[in-house]
Amino acid sequence: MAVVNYEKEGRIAIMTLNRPEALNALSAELSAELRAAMIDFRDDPELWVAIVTGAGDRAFSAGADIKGFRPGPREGQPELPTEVVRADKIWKPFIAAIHGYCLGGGLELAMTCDIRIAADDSQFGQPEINIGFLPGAGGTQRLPRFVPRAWAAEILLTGDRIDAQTALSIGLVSRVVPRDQLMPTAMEMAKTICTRAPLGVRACKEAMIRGYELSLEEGLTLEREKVAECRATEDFAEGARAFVEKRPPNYKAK
Ligand code: DAK
Repeated sequence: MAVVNYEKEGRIAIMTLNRPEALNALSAELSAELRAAMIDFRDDPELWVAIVTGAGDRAFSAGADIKGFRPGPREGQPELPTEVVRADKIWKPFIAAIHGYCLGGGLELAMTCDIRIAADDSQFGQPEINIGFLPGAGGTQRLPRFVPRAWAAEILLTGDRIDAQTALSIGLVSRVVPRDQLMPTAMEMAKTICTRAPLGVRACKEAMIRGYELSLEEGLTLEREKVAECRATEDFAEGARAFVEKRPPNYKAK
């Protein structure tokens, strides 16, 4: 049985972590399947937006599979998808649709996504410190960049969990919805993004992510490069034409 359900609905890819009996812990097998799904999504021109979510009632993901841990040197240890293929290195957008536990490597995976939508039953944390470890798939680096420093320190150093409303208040997620509205909300957002010019969307994401590491001047230069690329696309011409003709644009990712 697949431990990642990978489905395609029109231009939307849906990747569902599917080990509900283990709270969707990121085993080596699951990581490999998620990696394959991400590569397929990246390379399939028909797909424009991805949603990552978790199967079952209880979790997005409770993190790396602790039962698979082999203490000792790094060599030979399974790699997490967050270090092999990163959603923040693929310029097509990713939405994380999160419910229940979103812990450890699960939160690190969610933080590689661009948009995080949380169900009201979500709980977030980096509990690695409880088991003599530390977040090793980006948690110590992304969390302090995403939320206020004091909150990042509290979450990282106590290992305690925060609820969905707290995650919303510190900016870790952009919206909280009732549990039964999670996938409909994520799908609606994905469909909205699919109505936008896909090359423009990808240029935006790339400029946003790469620009974060740059000075303002360097970032503005990068932005100008992306603008020049977009100006040369058929979709830009179509978007402007559709506006003038007062009709919806028909984008082709060209
Ligand atoms: N791994 C494996 N199995 C897990 C799991 C996990 N992370 N979390 C839960 N499970 C399994 C439980 O063992 C249990 O299985 P059975 O005993 O029924 O076989 C089943 O899921 C249901 O869990 P519980 O019975 O524990 O359910 P509770 O409601 O009592 O508790 C819980 C839910 C989420 C509070 C608890 O399960 C829990 O504390 N889970 C562990 C959460 C955690 O510590 N997550 C962080 C894992 S460490 C690396 C980079 C990154 C990482 C590692 C390496 N490198 C670059 C090398 C990342 C590390 C992590 O994420």
